[in-house]
Amino acid sequence: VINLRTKGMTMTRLPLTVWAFFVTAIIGIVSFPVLFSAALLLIFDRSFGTSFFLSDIFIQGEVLHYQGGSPVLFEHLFWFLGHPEVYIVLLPALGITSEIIATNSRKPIFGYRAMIASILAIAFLSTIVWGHHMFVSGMNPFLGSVFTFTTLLIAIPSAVKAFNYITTLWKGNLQLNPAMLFSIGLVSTFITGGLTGIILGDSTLDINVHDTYFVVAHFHLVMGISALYGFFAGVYHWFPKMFGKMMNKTLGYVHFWVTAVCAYGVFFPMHFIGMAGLPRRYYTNSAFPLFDELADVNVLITIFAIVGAVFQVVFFWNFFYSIFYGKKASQNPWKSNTLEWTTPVEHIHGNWPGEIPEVHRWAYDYSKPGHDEDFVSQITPMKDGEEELHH
Ligand SMILES: [Cu+2]
Repeated sequence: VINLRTKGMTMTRLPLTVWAFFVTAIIGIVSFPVLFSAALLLIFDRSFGTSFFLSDIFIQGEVLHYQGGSPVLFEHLFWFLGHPEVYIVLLPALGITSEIIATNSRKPIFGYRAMIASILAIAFLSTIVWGHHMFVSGMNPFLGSVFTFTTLLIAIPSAVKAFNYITTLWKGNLQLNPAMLFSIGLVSTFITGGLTGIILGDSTLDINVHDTYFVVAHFHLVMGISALYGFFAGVYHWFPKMFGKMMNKTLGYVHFWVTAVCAYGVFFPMHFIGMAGLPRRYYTNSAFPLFDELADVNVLITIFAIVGAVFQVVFFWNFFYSIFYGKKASQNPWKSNTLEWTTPVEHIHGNWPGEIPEVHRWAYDYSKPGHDEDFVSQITPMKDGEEELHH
């Protein structure tokens, strides 16, 4: 095996968090201008007498006999942003999770390159699936089958990521701190929410549950709760770096377990009332005796939602209290390999005193044979004969 001994932070040494943030930025650049264009056309329609999104053309209140534009065009432009937006919210959380699961399993991330390939594949596919939000919009049903095909392809990179998270956890020396629990929670809700995505992404199945609570359950689990878990995991993990203090672990455990039980308490039953036909976006269902028997389930959901929301106070209290009164953090409390943990606890201009350190290895040399400790910082030079294992 040839050891190239490359120096510096190469693309294949980047932590997966950075990869995820990088690709998220690209998706944003590609998709937001399309929403912006749609908004401009809408302003033209509303204020300047055009008819991009109107089926008829009006001149001074008179309908012309020419054909106008299409209201479905607005849906196309909106969802060309709308679907990639899901990954703008979720990908950073998935990147954070990779970092935290590897660090707290004391193991290299499994399938580093497959993780990067999956992030790139998800980013690409996210731009060609928007029609799965429009199966009942009056769009040509043939197009529906095309969007079904592209949508179901996303299951592949998503499954690769879920598999790699679990394989990283497998037989790891698990450090179940609050950041790790929220990361594992994300893997759980990412899988639960992802599985129903297979049903909703298939036009023939989606038509049955479209605009019901089944959809609400799906997308809240996969882009609401999963993204929120990634956010919480990130805060618990990097809080010592941000403020030089530790958050209270016990409060973190309380926060996680109540949130985890309540999140499933809210969204799991929604699948069933959705399959029973309960529509979303109605402010009340009292006019429909058909749905009376679902009221008890809605009460249960409401209780879980209120308890879950109230307990977020535990997080905010822990956050602000710890900024001022938290235990002082050491430089690298989680024994992590990445660069940010090589900076001093006190924030200084330029991050590092003196020279900027040089990167010699990838971010995931955990429990690597031949080293005294179970982590090797990215700035530790390679030993004689040592190989970078992830290639
Ligand atoms: Cu979508």
